[in-house]
Amino acid sequence: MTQTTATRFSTLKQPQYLRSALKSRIVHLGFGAFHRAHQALFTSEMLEKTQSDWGICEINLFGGEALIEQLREQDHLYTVAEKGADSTEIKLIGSVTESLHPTMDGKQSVLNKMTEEQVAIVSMTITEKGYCADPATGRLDKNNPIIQHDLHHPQTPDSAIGYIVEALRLRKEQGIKPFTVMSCDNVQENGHVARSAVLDFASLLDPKLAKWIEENVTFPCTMVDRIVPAATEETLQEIAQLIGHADPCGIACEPFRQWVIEDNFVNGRPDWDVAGAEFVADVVPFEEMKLRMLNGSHSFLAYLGYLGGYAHISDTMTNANYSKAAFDMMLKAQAPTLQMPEGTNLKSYAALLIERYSNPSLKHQTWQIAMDGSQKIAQRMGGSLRHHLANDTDYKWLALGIAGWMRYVSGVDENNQKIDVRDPMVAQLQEITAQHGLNKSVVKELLGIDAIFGQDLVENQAFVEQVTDAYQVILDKGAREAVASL
Ligand code: NAI
Ligand code: CS2
Repeated sequence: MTQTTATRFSTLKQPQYLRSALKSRIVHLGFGAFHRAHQALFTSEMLEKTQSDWGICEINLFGGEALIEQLREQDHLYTVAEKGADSTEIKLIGSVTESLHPTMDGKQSVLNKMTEEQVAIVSMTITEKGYCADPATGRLDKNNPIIQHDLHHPQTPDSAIGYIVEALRLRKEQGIKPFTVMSCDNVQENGHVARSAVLDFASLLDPKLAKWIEENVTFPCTMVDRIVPAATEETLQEIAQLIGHADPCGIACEPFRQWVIEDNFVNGRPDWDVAGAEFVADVVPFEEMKLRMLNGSHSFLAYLGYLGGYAHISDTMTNANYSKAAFDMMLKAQAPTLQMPEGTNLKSYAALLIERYSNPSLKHQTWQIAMDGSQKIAQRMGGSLRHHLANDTDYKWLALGIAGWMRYVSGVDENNQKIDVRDPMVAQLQEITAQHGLNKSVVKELLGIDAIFGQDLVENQAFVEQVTDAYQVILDKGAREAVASL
């Protein structure tokens, strides 16, 4: 099904805005699944409704060369398939103007682009680990090998943080206005974490530059939400069937989407609100709500679901014990820890999440969500845990979620099959789990990893006991029974 650029996508509704008039005013780091179905789509819909020229230059710093190559081949157009339980809507996205990759185009081209005068925003979906921050403190991990590399070679960086600091240095030197740095990752207070990482890194190189960044650059926090599973052969084939030819850059997602953005931009911003985004003064309550209720229950379902033999989140929802546990976790363990603006209805939010998880068209793998747990667990469950420990309230769902993660990172499932554990800390995790085997003594050892849990949790005897008991239940009865016993 090879197509020329002219006939590609010709069956779809074309962008009504003049693509040739767009400028790369946004540089986005992380042309992954999520960004394609979220920010790029919001931008495309915003362009339909405004007379503006906000285009996006896409950059993948790690991997994804083939995707960038393919994107160029199709004139930077691609499709998003919004899959509801009963029907699918296809949208053609035209907001991407160009693309770069350091291994294809050289690091200098990336830095040159980030230094261009019209670039007003550098946004990111680089995964939790891309911030090179200590998950427990949110501060830059100076010993991270990529950061060490970049500190020694700041003009040819590897990390997103290194690129941002070098681009800002060049802009300062050339008298060009700085850009706003906008994180769109699932990181608690993502703007603050990005800011700390950038400032910590810049201070180590040049305190004057750090001061200039502190005074001139903003790092708005954002709450981003849309379930976008990694593309599979199956979803790509489905898209090909719907549009009449292959689109290797196409991506499928759920119909729901939400984007709450702190309105704090130093160099202008698109009117994303015309496409449904919300600009607010303080995003943190919304971020916490989403991270704890959605991502927290997602991680719970990912570990206990995978161990229980469920490949997808929607499969876990076919087991009433899992859906009840997820719903109870949201409302009893997470919601009471939140301070939301008046009028927020957390019960409806939880009910909608269960409905979204149950969407059978969305094949969201438990294994995918289980990835990078060392970077996710603390922000999804740590804050709530501390709340319950301080108030002496019930947190059994969180204890089982953490125990599920511990059982999962052992690398062996309940049928003695190997689990492909993907995590930047996998070596350390598996050294510990190998030492202890499937034995409850592993719990205290894993809770003792400072970078994940801080120091206070492992010192709390009652907490350690509760997680240990939950771990033992998983060992004795298996994940499904452990969930049922909640
Ligand atoms: P993906 O695997 O499709 O893409 C990951 C992207 O991150 C790639 O562009 C890759 O180049 C980049 N990346 C990976 N490691 C990096 C590093 N160390 N430094 C710089 N860039 C790095 O994943 P996807 O689905 O796009 O998710 C990315 C992030 O978006 C997630 O980690 C999460 O924080 C956020 N997100 C994802 C949602 C989803 O449902 N997929 C929904 C809401 C937020
Ligand atoms: C998931 C999220 O992969 C994960 O860890 O919990 O990517 C989740 O799908 C999104 O945050 C939904 O907005």
